[in-house]
Amino acid sequence: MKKIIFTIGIGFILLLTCLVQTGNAQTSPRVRRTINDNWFFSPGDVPNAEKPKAEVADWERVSLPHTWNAGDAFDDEPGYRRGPGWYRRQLELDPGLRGKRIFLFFEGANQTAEVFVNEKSLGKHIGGYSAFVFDATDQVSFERPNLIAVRVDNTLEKDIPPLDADFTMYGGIYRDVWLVAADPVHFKVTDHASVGVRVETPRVSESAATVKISGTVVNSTAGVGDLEIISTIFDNENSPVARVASRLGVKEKSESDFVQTVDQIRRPKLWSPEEPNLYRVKTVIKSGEKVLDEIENPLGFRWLRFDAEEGFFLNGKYLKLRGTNKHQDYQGLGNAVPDELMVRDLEIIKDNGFNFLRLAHYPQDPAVLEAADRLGILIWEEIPIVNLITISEAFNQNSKTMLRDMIRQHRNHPSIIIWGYMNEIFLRSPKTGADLTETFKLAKELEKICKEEDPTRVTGIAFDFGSREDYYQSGLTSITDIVGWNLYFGWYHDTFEDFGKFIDEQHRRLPDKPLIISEYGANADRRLHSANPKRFDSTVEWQRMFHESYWRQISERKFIAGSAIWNQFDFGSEFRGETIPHINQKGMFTYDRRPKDVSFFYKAAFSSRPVLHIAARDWKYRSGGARQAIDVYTNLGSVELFQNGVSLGKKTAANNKASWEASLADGKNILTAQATENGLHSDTTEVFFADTARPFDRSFREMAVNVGSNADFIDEGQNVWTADKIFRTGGWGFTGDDGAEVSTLRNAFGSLDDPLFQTMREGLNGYRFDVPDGVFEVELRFVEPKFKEKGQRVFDVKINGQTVCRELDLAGEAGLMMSLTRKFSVAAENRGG
Ligand code: GCB
Ligand code: CA
Repeated sequence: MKKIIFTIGIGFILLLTCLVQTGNAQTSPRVRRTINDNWFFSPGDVPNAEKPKAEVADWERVSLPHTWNAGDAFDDEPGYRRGPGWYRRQLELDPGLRGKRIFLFFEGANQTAEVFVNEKSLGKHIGGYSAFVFDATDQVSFERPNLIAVRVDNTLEKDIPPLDADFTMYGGIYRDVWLVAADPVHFKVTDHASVGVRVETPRVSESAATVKISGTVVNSTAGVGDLEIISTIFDNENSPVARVASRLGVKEKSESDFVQTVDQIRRPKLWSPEEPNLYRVKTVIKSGEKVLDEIENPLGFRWLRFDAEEGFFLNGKYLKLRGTNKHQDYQGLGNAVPDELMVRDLEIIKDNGFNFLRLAHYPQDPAVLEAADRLGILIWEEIPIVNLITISEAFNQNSKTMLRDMIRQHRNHPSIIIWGYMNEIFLRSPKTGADLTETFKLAKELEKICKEEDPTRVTGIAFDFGSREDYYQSGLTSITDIVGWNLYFGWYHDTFEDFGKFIDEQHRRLPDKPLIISEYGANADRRLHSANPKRFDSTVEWQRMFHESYWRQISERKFIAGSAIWNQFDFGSEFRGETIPHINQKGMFTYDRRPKDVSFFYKAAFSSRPVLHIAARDWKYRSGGARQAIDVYTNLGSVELFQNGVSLGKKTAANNKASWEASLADGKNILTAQATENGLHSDTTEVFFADTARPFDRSFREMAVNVGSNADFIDEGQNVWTADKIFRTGGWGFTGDDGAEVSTLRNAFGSLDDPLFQTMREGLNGYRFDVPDGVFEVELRFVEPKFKEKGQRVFDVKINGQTVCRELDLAGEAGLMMSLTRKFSVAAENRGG
């Protein structure tokens, strides 16, 4: 998609989107425009909301995309509003559209939507992630404004997937809404909101390709249509390369199918991630000389094959799927994300060298698929049956409809290679016998639908480690063409080095199944760092080690056809605590799309462009001892590192990383990495260092301790809260070793520095700081992680032998997980100089 943005002096911005580059400027008889503006919204149910007389004075004016959960899914109040909401707007129809069929097309609303036009319900759509459309022709007026009212509801319903999942299910009309006006004779609009014309490539090779174009034409006039269907194929340079015309008779008030075949595409320019040569097919309906309708579809010539031993092949060539996963939400916006940002997300993914993307766990915006076609990113798309099913006919029915919606809406995109329909389906299931057999039965039915709707793609489902035996036992491992494993060795359990052994075993048990690592990942919070990272500490360094290890193990195994990192971007998951509450932090990028250091590791491993990155972009402020490791991620041969202009030597990277041990100077250290392969490359960064390991001297001014943690925490003011340690004479630390490190993942209220309150020491003797004489301010930050009631934990605090807090009761005074800060002024004399 091309865009032109104009900023015009008089105060409006014009965003021009070029969807198609048509050489001859004949305008399509079909009119398609968004109706995203001028909506009014009210949360909750409103009596008579679809009627003109409804009380709407206090409704909020909104533009789409919109969600009502952008705020409350991130605040300190647990939960977010799942319930109904109403949208209304007036729509005046251009008299020029008189005589056309009028449709309202919604790209998505979470999760059920009922649409009313002039008080009458046009129907209800179930499912929060697929498009839907209603024919409003018989309800609209050209004489007066039409009242459109939409009741959207994101209440958890036992018959609508997803039932439970690790992402926030923001409610609202969160994608574009279109007015579509078509000639009474048109390509069918209401077939699962698909485009009405299907494009397939039944045969493709380097020398020739066949294109099959099929679809349905609707004739809602009272006369017989004697029509001509003409399809023209344009190559990636916009030159017409083939044309096919056929006649189609459509009786009055009925519809007919057509099929066209183009056999003569010689030496097609193949579509691949390296060269995403995108053709397009324009299909028109003509009656005599008059064009009645016109549709454009993307077309890519490629063929694919998965092999259980050898991996994945595109166009006959081996290709390791180097992938990632992405959700659709964005910081501050929830799921109501404009197309531009989603397209930029795909550009980031491409730019980092990835060739594969799993759209976990639901169908995403059309703009995402368009971008994938254009950029050359292979796609696994799936419907949101996550963690468990409900055993009911309605649940099955809704699942099947979602699957057909997804496939019919998106199957013309050449980027799509895998259809998925279940994720970790036994994770939260009761796992009774019935549950296993019913899940198996549903999977069988969904598999059948995939093959009916589109036998050209492979099918996949994603398994989890904890329920592994249930996948085998239920038979689920035998259904799909390929299987995915979501693996978190080294995060939720075990160590990352155990991953390889486990996956080798699964491969032995299913020797004929091609296999993908559909997820693997670990948290990172850019504010947390450690020279001794450990599992579950959310440090940037653990995430780096985790991925360095996984990627080495994945790339060593040819039978692993591909892998997808969990996750490209941090995303909203309301119930999560952790160091940034309500956010799943396994992203390689933050929720607002700032890269974490690990993203440069993958960029170095995947990108063909030169990458040289000092992995300290995130760890700019450091404490601890002066000798510290400095890592550089690169795909260039030999790298030299300089510290304040002095060379620390040349190294050759192994596994895309070179490491030095530097002796950091107090204050600013300028680090520069240089490589001279194919020209000069360099990367420079500054690291600010405060030595907290050596004994205090006269110059000591201040320090902060992250009690009970192995990690340094850098707060907004760039203060380093140094990792905890035991006392050494002349320095500082906790005294005695009886205090136990305690950690919690609960949200700490009243502070944005959650990590400081999530680690602590319990049963503590005390801390000692052998500071020089002087008057000091001592600030203590407390939190009660366990008790709710007053009187359950009461303690005193003494500084230099003097009681400064008597009978402090955090639950009584502040409450569970409420942060509490106290400062004291203390004179230090004759203690350690
Ligand atoms: C999984 C799920 C995914 C979660 C992820 C996690 O296996 O498929 O939805 O977000 O783990 O971070 O725990
Ligand atoms: Ca909330």
